[in-house]
Amino acid sequence: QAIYQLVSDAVQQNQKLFVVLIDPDKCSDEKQISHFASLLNTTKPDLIFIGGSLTSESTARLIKHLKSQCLIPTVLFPGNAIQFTPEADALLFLSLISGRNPDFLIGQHVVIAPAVKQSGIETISTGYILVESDQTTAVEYISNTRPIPRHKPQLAAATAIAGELLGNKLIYLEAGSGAKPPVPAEMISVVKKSISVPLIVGGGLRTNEDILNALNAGADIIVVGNILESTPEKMVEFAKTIKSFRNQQK
Ligand code: 1GP
Repeated sequence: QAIYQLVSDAVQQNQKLFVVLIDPDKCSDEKQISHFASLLNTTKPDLIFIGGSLTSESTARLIKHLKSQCLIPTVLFPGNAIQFTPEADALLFLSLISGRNPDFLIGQHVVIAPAVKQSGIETISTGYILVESDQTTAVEYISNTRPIPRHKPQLAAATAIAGELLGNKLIYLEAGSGAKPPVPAEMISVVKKSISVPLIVGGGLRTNEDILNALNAGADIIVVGNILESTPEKMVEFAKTIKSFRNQQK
């Protein structure tokens, strides 16, 4: 459980973590991957998440390529069972607990469970909570589930508590990739106070201010993906913001 240990140790010491999300569908060209890998080497985020809403045949290739060029651990963040590959260092075994679609609560998991177990990959049970945004996001559309209303932080907290009681080791508050706006600060804060496992926040974080709002509200782990597809260089700036927030906490 090396990756989970890294995360829980950091969170216990109140050290915020920075995760860069790469969607294999949007980063498949070798030149693009190499450019990204060199930025990752300079920036040194804590983890790389790999995944997307659609199935991509290039997931394993992307991970192999990244691993040959940088040492940052890779964690699969799959949109469905077919995206599973044992190439990654760990797998977020996500259950979409804000939704009521059994396929994303347990169905996809059953399909892939024997292969996951056989591979020996580190598996981290994660309660995935989709939060309403202004527009329909890909997660909402593909999963055919209703997100939690933005103005109902208590519903998000109750969902997160249920996830923790069911054994989730991480809770992920997700607005959806490219969401506008991101998860509300009040919801992050109410959820954080309700759980004792690490809290991941992602979806539509595109500025330093967005990141600081999420950190101040209590996010332990910040995930940024979409904005880095158009401006990968922002990774450096975001890493600095998170690092200086960490130092202020000491
Ligand atoms: C999406 O939480 C992640 O699943 C990250 O969101 O792509 O909007 O940064 P963005």
